[in-house]
Amino acid sequence: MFRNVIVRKPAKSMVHGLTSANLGEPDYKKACEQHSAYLTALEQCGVKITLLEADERFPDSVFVEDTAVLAEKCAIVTNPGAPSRQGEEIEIKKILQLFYKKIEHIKVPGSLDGGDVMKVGTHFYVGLSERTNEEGVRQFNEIVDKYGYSCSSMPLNEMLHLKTGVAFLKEKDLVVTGEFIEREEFKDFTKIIVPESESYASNCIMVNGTVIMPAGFPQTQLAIENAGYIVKAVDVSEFRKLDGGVSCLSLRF
Ligand code: CIR
Repeated sequence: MFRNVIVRKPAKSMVHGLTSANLGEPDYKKACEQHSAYLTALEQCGVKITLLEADERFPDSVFVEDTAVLAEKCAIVTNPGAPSRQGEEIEIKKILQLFYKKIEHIKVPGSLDGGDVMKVGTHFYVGLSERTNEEGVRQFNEIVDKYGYSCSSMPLNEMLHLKTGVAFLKEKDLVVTGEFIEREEFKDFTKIIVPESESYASNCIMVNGTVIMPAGFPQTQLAIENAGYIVKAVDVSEFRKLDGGVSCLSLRF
């Protein structure tokens, strides 16, 4: 059960955000409208929203998920792997201090993006990516171990972040695409397979019984609904242009 989410308004500078998507420049006004609709969807799932003002210094700062990993017993402030994103975590830490007594940090030379971390119960799966390095994982492992959580890492071959291609829903259910479909690490899960043509839709979030996913991916939506879930689809096309999805836009705890 999540009670809270932290989100940040898109910055006008988002048009200069990092991307490999080749989908053109995001439309700032449309992004703001989509962000508001995303917040409404979250609100309808019963969470309290902490909405931070836009931070123009950081074009990618709307993607708050990468700045922290939140668990029941502690918050871990990350050291984001992209140079242009380093520093986003400072303001997030100030907010987290309002909610958490125990705050830990990933420190240089370690780097880790929250998008590379998927929590399943008391276990964390961490992707080793262009953003998250071995030292980041080592520090992360050491931190979570202190609090009684476990952790395992896996190298990524194609995806930006681990959660670009896999989402945990509940119990044994995963939504997966691409390189994660056949992964040994996920062999004991029940998989909702996202076809290559809809791979973007594998980035979805389960919030208090509802799956929030991107709009426009009918096969995946149907597959998730057929697995017994209530689905809310939101248009996040402008964030997709920056390689971001529905998980990246919030910190949920
Ligand atoms: C970036 O490259 O950092 C942003 N343009 C997108 C971040 C997406 N975040 C996520 O997958 N958790």
